[in-house]
Amino acid sequence: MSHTVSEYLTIPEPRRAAIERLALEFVPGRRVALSTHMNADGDGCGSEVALALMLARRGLDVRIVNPTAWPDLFDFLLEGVNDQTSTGSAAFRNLDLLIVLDISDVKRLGNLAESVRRLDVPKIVIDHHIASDDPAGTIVFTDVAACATGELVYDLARVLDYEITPAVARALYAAILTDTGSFRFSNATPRCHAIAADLLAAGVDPEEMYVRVYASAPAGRLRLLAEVLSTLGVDEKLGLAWLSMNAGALEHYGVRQEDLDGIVEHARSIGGTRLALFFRDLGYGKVKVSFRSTGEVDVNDFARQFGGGGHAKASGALIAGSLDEVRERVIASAREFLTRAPRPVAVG
Ligand SMILES: [Mn+2]
Repeated sequence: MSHTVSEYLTIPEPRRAAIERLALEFVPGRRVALSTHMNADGDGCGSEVALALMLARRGLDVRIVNPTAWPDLFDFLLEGVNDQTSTGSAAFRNLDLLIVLDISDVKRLGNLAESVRRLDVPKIVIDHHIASDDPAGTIVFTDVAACATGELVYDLARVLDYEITPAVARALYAAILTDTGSFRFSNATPRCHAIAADLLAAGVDPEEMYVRVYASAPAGRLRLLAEVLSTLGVDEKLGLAWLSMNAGALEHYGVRQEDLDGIVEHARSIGGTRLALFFRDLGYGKVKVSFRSTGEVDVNDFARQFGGGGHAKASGALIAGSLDEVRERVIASAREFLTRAPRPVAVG
Protein backbone atom coordinates (compact mmCIF):
# COMPACT_ATOMS: atom_id res chain seq x y z
CA MET A 1 0.00 0.00 0.00
CA SER A 2 1.45 3.33 -0.95
CA HIS A 3 0.87 6.64 0.78
CA THR A 4 1.38 10.18 -0.33
CA VAL A 5 3.89 12.28 1.60
CA SER A 6 1.07 14.24 3.23
CA GLU A 7 -0.53 11.01 4.49
CA TYR A 8 2.72 10.11 6.23
CA LEU A 9 2.62 13.51 7.89
CA THR A 10 -0.78 12.86 9.47
CA ILE A 11 -0.36 13.18 13.21
CA PRO A 12 -1.40 10.14 15.24
CA GLU A 13 -4.40 10.92 17.48
CA PRO A 14 -2.66 10.17 20.83
CA ARG A 15 0.13 12.58 19.87
CA ARG A 16 -2.38 15.28 18.96
CA ALA A 17 -4.12 14.85 22.32
CA ALA A 18 -0.81 14.98 24.23
CA ILE A 19 0.24 18.13 22.36
CA GLU A 20 -3.08 19.84 23.11
CA ARG A 21 -2.48 19.10 26.80
CA LEU A 22 1.01 20.65 26.64
CA ALA A 23 -0.35 23.73 24.87
CA LEU A 24 -2.39 24.66 27.96
CA GLU A 25 0.96 25.52 29.58
CA PHE A 26 2.21 27.72 26.72
CA VAL A 27 0.81 30.94 28.12
CA PRO A 28 2.37 34.18 26.75
CA GLY A 29 4.52 35.95 29.35
CA ARG A 30 5.43 32.77 31.21
CA ARG A 31 9.08 32.23 32.02
CA VAL A 32 10.13 28.84 30.72
CA ALA A 33 13.39 26.89 30.89
CA LEU A 34 14.29 24.15 28.41
CA SER A 35 16.75 21.44 29.31
CA THR A 36 18.19 18.24 27.86
CA HIS A 37 20.59 15.48 28.87
CA MET A 38 24.27 15.76 29.83
CA ASN A 39 26.54 16.09 26.80
CA ALA A 40 23.69 17.25 24.59
CA ASP A 41 23.56 15.70 21.13
CA GLY A 42 22.02 16.93 17.88
CA ASP A 43 18.54 15.81 18.89
CA GLY A 44 18.72 17.46 22.33
CA CYS A 45 20.15 20.71 20.94
CA GLY A 46 17.99 20.82 17.81
CA SER A 47 14.78 20.10 19.72
CA GLU A 48 15.63 22.75 22.31
CA VAL A 49 16.39 25.45 19.75
CA ALA A 50 13.31 24.72 17.63
CA LEU A 51 11.02 24.84 20.65
CA ALA A 52 12.78 27.89 22.13
CA LEU A 53 12.33 29.88 18.91
CA MET A 54 8.67 28.89 18.53
CA LEU A 55 7.71 29.59 22.16
CA ALA A 56 9.52 32.95 22.06
CA ARG A 57 7.41 33.91 19.04
CA ARG A 58 4.34 32.91 21.07
CA GLY A 59 5.40 35.51 23.66
CA LEU A 60 6.98 33.26 26.30
CA ASP A 61 10.24 34.25 27.97
CA VAL A 62 12.52 31.31 27.10
CA ARG A 63 15.96 30.24 28.26
CA ILE A 64 17.99 27.07 27.81
CA VAL A 65 19.57 25.60 30.96
CA ASN A 66 21.55 22.41 30.33
CA PRO A 67 23.60 20.29 32.77
CA THR A 68 26.70 20.54 30.57
CA ALA A 69 27.99 23.24 28.21
CA TRP A 70 26.41 23.72 24.80
CA PRO A 71 28.50 21.72 22.29
CA ASP A 72 30.52 23.92 19.89
CA LEU A 73 29.41 21.68 17.03
CA PHE A 74 25.85 23.01 17.38
CA ASP A 75 26.75 26.66 18.04
CA PHE A 76 25.41 27.51 14.58
CA LEU A 77 21.88 26.68 15.79
CA LEU A 78 21.97 28.97 18.83
CA GLU A 79 21.48 32.35 17.11
CA GLY A 80 18.68 34.29 18.78
CA VAL A 81 18.37 31.81 21.65
CA ASN A 82 19.13 32.63 25.29
CA ASP A 83 21.51 29.95 26.66
CA GLN A 84 21.76 30.31 30.46
CA THR A 85 23.62 27.03 31.04
CA SER A 86 26.59 28.78 32.66
CA THR A 87 24.25 30.15 35.37
CA GLY A 88 23.42 26.59 36.49
CA SER A 89 20.33 25.85 38.58
CA ALA A 90 20.15 29.56 39.63
CA ALA A 91 18.61 30.08 36.17
CA PHE A 92 15.54 28.17 37.45
CA ARG A 93 14.67 31.04 39.82
CA ASN A 94 11.30 32.76 39.17
CA LEU A 95 10.36 30.10 36.65
CA ASP A 96 6.77 29.34 35.56
CA LEU A 97 7.41 26.23 33.46
CA LEU A 98 10.12 23.65 32.76
CA ILE A 99 10.37 21.55 29.58
CA VAL A 100 12.83 18.64 29.51
CA LEU A 101 13.67 17.20 26.10
CA ASP A 102 15.09 13.85 24.93
CA ILE A 103 15.32 12.34 28.45
CA SER A 104 13.25 9.56 30.02
CA ASP A 105 15.07 9.55 33.38
CA VAL A 106 15.64 12.64 35.51
CA LYS A 107 19.14 11.37 36.42
CA ARG A 108 20.28 12.19 32.88
CA LEU A 109 20.03 15.83 33.96
CA GLY A 110 23.23 15.26 35.97
CA ASN A 111 24.00 18.17 38.29
CA LEU A 112 20.57 19.74 37.58
CA ALA A 113 18.59 16.62 38.56
CA GLU A 114 18.14 17.56 42.23
CA SER A 115 17.02 21.14 41.49
CA VAL A 116 14.59 19.81 38.89
CA ARG A 117 13.10 17.35 41.38
CA ARG A 118 12.55 20.23 43.83
CA LEU A 119 11.16 22.70 41.27
CA ASP A 120 7.57 23.48 42.10
CA VAL A 121 6.28 24.46 38.62
CA PRO A 122 4.59 22.44 35.86
CA LYS A 123 7.22 20.13 34.35
CA ILE A 124 6.83 18.83 30.80
CA VAL A 125 8.81 15.95 29.26
CA ILE A 126 9.02 15.52 25.46
CA ASP A 127 10.92 12.35 24.59
CA HIS A 128 11.25 9.17 22.52
CA HIS A 129 13.25 6.91 24.86
CA ILE A 130 11.88 3.84 26.59
CA ALA A 131 10.06 5.07 29.71
CA SER A 132 11.85 4.99 33.08
CA ASP A 133 10.47 4.84 36.65
CA ASP A 134 11.83 8.29 37.36
CA PRO A 135 10.81 10.84 34.69
CA ALA A 136 11.83 14.50 34.95
CA GLY A 137 8.24 15.76 34.88
CA THR A 138 4.58 14.88 35.27
CA ILE A 139 3.19 16.14 31.93
CA VAL A 140 4.75 13.56 29.64
CA PHE A 141 4.60 13.53 25.84
CA THR A 142 6.60 10.51 24.76
CA ASP A 143 6.53 8.07 21.85
CA VAL A 144 9.24 5.49 21.16
CA ALA A 145 7.97 5.31 17.56
CA ALA A 146 9.35 8.82 16.92
CA CYS A 147 12.71 8.78 15.10
CA ALA A 148 13.89 11.68 17.28
CA THR A 149 12.52 14.04 19.89
CA GLY A 150 12.71 16.51 16.99
CA GLU A 151 9.91 14.57 15.26
CA LEU A 152 7.64 15.23 18.26
CA VAL A 153 8.57 18.93 18.30
CA TYR A 154 7.76 19.04 14.58
CA ASP A 155 4.32 17.53 15.31
CA LEU A 156 3.83 20.08 18.08
CA ALA A 157 4.48 22.89 15.59
CA ARG A 158 1.96 21.41 13.14
CA VAL A 159 -0.81 20.82 15.70
CA LEU A 160 -0.41 24.26 17.28
CA ASP A 161 0.11 26.00 13.94
CA TYR A 162 3.49 27.46 14.96
CA GLU A 163 5.44 28.70 11.95
CA ILE A 164 8.39 26.52 10.91
CA THR A 165 10.82 29.31 10.01
CA PRO A 166 14.12 28.44 8.25
CA ALA A 167 15.88 28.56 11.66
CA VAL A 168 13.34 26.20 13.25
CA ALA A 169 13.59 23.89 10.23
CA ARG A 170 17.39 23.72 10.50
CA ALA A 171 17.21 22.86 14.19
CA LEU A 172 14.65 20.10 13.60
CA TYR A 173 16.61 18.76 10.63
CA ALA A 174 19.77 18.60 12.78
CA ALA A 175 17.81 16.63 15.40
CA ILE A 176 16.50 14.08 12.89
CA LEU A 177 19.70 13.87 10.83
CA THR A 178 21.85 13.00 13.86
CA ASP A 179 19.42 10.66 15.67
CA THR A 180 18.92 8.53 12.53
CA GLY A 181 22.66 8.35 11.78
CA SER A 182 22.06 10.37 8.59
CA PHE A 183 18.90 8.41 7.76
CA ARG A 184 20.67 5.04 7.97
CA PHE A 185 19.21 3.51 11.15
CA SER A 186 15.99 1.54 11.49
CA ASN A 187 14.23 4.62 12.91
CA ALA A 188 14.53 6.37 9.51
CA THR A 189 10.88 5.60 8.75
CA PRO A 190 8.86 6.84 5.76
CA ARG A 191 7.36 9.41 8.14
CA CYS A 192 10.81 10.59 9.21
CA HIS A 193 11.78 11.08 5.54
CA ALA A 194 8.50 12.89 4.87
CA ILE A 195 9.27 15.31 7.71
CA ALA A 196 12.79 15.79 6.33
CA ALA A 197 11.26 16.61 2.93
CA ASP A 198 9.02 19.20 4.56
CA LEU A 199 12.00 20.73 6.40
CA LEU A 200 14.00 20.94 3.16
CA ALA A 201 11.03 22.74 1.61
CA ALA A 202 11.07 25.12 4.60
CA GLY A 203 14.60 26.24 3.74
CA VAL A 204 17.14 23.69 5.00
CA ASP A 205 20.25 23.32 2.81
CA PRO A 206 21.23 19.62 3.16
CA GLU A 207 24.81 20.09 2.03
CA GLU A 208 25.34 22.96 4.46
CA MET A 209 23.96 20.74 7.25
CA TYR A 210 26.25 17.87 6.23
CA VAL A 211 29.31 20.12 6.26
CA ARG A 212 28.42 21.70 9.60
CA VAL A 213 27.59 18.45 11.38
CA TYR A 214 29.89 15.87 9.75
CA ALA A 215 32.61 17.68 7.84
CA SER A 216 33.91 20.30 10.28
CA ALA A 217 36.16 18.04 12.35
CA PRO A 218 39.53 19.10 13.72
CA ALA A 219 42.47 16.94 12.53
CA GLY A 220 42.81 15.63 16.09
CA ARG A 221 39.49 13.86 15.67
CA LEU A 222 40.98 11.58 13.00
CA ARG A 223 44.16 11.04 15.02
CA LEU A 224 42.08 10.01 18.02
CA LEU A 225 39.97 7.77 15.79
CA ALA A 226 43.15 6.07 14.54
CA GLU A 227 44.16 5.33 18.15
CA VAL A 228 40.69 4.07 19.10
CA LEU A 229 40.48 1.84 16.01
CA SER A 230 43.80 0.24 17.00
CA THR A 231 42.05 -1.12 20.14
CA LEU A 232 39.50 -3.11 18.10
CA GLY A 233 38.44 -6.44 19.56
CA VAL A 234 36.20 -8.83 17.64
CA ASP A 235 34.44 -12.12 18.39
CA GLU A 236 33.24 -13.07 14.92
CA LYS A 237 31.44 -16.21 16.04
CA LEU A 238 29.11 -14.26 18.33
CA GLY A 239 28.98 -11.09 16.27
CA LEU A 240 30.55 -8.95 19.00
CA ALA A 241 32.95 -6.04 18.38
CA TRP A 242 34.38 -3.46 20.77
CA LEU A 243 36.55 -0.36 20.89
CA SER A 244 38.14 1.43 23.86
CA MET A 245 39.48 4.84 24.71
CA ASN A 246 41.86 5.77 27.52
CA ALA A 247 41.28 8.59 29.98
CA GLY A 248 42.83 11.86 28.86
CA ALA A 249 42.65 11.06 25.13
CA LEU A 250 40.33 14.00 24.42
CA GLU A 251 42.79 16.42 25.97
CA HIS A 252 45.75 14.73 24.30
CA TYR A 253 44.27 15.16 20.82
CA GLY A 254 42.67 18.53 21.55
CA VAL A 255 39.18 17.35 20.68
CA ARG A 256 35.81 17.61 22.37
CA GLN A 257 33.26 15.25 23.77
CA GLU A 258 31.05 15.63 20.68
CA ASP A 259 33.91 14.48 18.44
CA LEU A 260 33.25 10.99 19.84
CA ASP A 261 29.71 10.88 18.47
CA GLY A 262 29.33 7.93 16.13
CA ILE A 263 32.70 6.38 16.99
CA VAL A 264 30.99 3.14 18.09
CA GLU A 265 29.57 2.83 14.55
CA HIS A 266 33.02 1.75 13.37
CA ALA A 267 32.71 -1.37 15.52
CA ARG A 268 29.19 -1.96 14.24
CA SER A 269 30.38 -1.60 10.62
CA ILE A 270 32.06 -5.02 10.69
CA GLY A 271 30.01 -7.57 8.76
CA GLY A 272 28.00 -9.91 11.00
CA THR A 273 28.22 -7.66 14.08
CA ARG A 274 25.13 -7.97 16.27
CA LEU A 275 26.44 -6.01 19.25
CA ALA A 276 29.04 -3.22 19.19
CA LEU A 277 30.56 -1.67 22.33
CA PHE A 278 32.58 1.46 22.99
CA PHE A 279 34.35 1.80 26.35
CA ARG A 280 35.41 5.28 27.37
CA ASP A 281 37.50 5.63 30.52
CA LEU A 282 36.36 8.87 32.17
CA GLY A 283 39.43 8.87 34.41
CA TYR A 284 37.73 9.01 37.83
CA GLY A 285 36.95 5.35 38.37
CA LYS A 286 34.07 5.30 35.92
CA VAL A 287 33.74 3.97 32.40
CA LYS A 288 31.07 5.11 29.96
CA VAL A 289 29.90 2.27 27.74
CA SER A 290 27.94 2.76 24.52
CA PHE A 291 25.92 -0.18 23.18
CA ARG A 292 24.74 -0.47 19.56
CA SER A 293 23.05 -3.40 17.90
CA THR A 294 21.93 -4.61 14.51
CA GLY A 295 18.91 -6.86 13.98
CA GLU A 296 17.03 -8.45 16.85
CA VAL A 297 19.43 -7.78 19.72
CA ASP A 298 17.84 -5.45 22.32
CA VAL A 299 20.63 -3.37 23.88
CA ASN A 300 18.26 -1.47 26.15
CA ASP A 301 17.63 -4.82 27.82
CA PHE A 302 21.38 -5.50 28.00
CA ALA A 303 22.28 -2.00 29.28
CA ARG A 304 19.80 -2.36 32.14
CA GLN A 305 22.01 -5.07 33.66
CA PHE A 306 24.47 -2.24 34.26
CA GLY A 307 22.02 0.40 35.42
CA GLY A 308 21.83 2.03 31.98
CA GLY A 309 19.29 2.10 29.16
CA GLY A 310 18.07 4.07 26.16
CA HIS A 311 16.72 2.56 22.97
CA ALA A 312 16.47 -1.03 21.70
CA LYS A 313 19.31 -0.40 19.23
CA ALA A 314 21.29 2.32 20.99
CA SER A 315 21.87 2.49 24.73
CA GLY A 316 24.47 3.49 27.27
CA ALA A 317 25.59 2.94 30.85
CA LEU A 318 28.03 4.50 33.31
CA ILE A 319 29.88 1.73 35.16
CA ALA A 320 32.24 2.01 38.13
CA GLY A 321 35.66 0.38 37.83
CA SER A 322 38.87 0.60 35.83
CA LEU A 323 38.76 0.33 32.04
CA ASP A 324 40.18 -3.21 32.13
CA GLU A 325 37.76 -4.41 34.82
CA VAL A 326 34.68 -2.92 33.20
CA ARG A 327 35.61 -4.18 29.74
CA GLU A 328 36.20 -7.70 31.05
CA ARG A 329 32.88 -7.75 32.92
CA VAL A 330 30.79 -6.29 30.12
CA ILE A 331 32.31 -8.52 27.44
CA ALA A 332 31.72 -11.63 29.58
CA SER A 333 28.07 -10.59 30.01
CA ALA A 334 27.79 -9.71 26.32
CA ARG A 335 29.00 -13.19 25.33
CA GLU A 336 26.36 -14.74 27.57
CA PHE A 337 23.69 -12.34 26.30
CA LEU A 338 24.47 -12.98 22.62
CA THR A 339 24.48 -16.73 23.13
CA ARG A 340 20.86 -16.42 24.31
CA ALA A 341 19.76 -13.64 21.88
CA PRO A 342 17.79 -14.65 18.78
CA ARG A 343 19.90 -15.22 15.69
CA PRO A 344 18.94 -13.41 12.49
CA VAL A 345 16.98 -15.51 10.03
CA ALA A 346 19.19 -16.49 7.08
CA VAL A 347 18.17 -14.72 3.89
CA GLY A 348 18.32 -16.20 0.34
MN1 LIG B 1 16.98 11.50 20.73
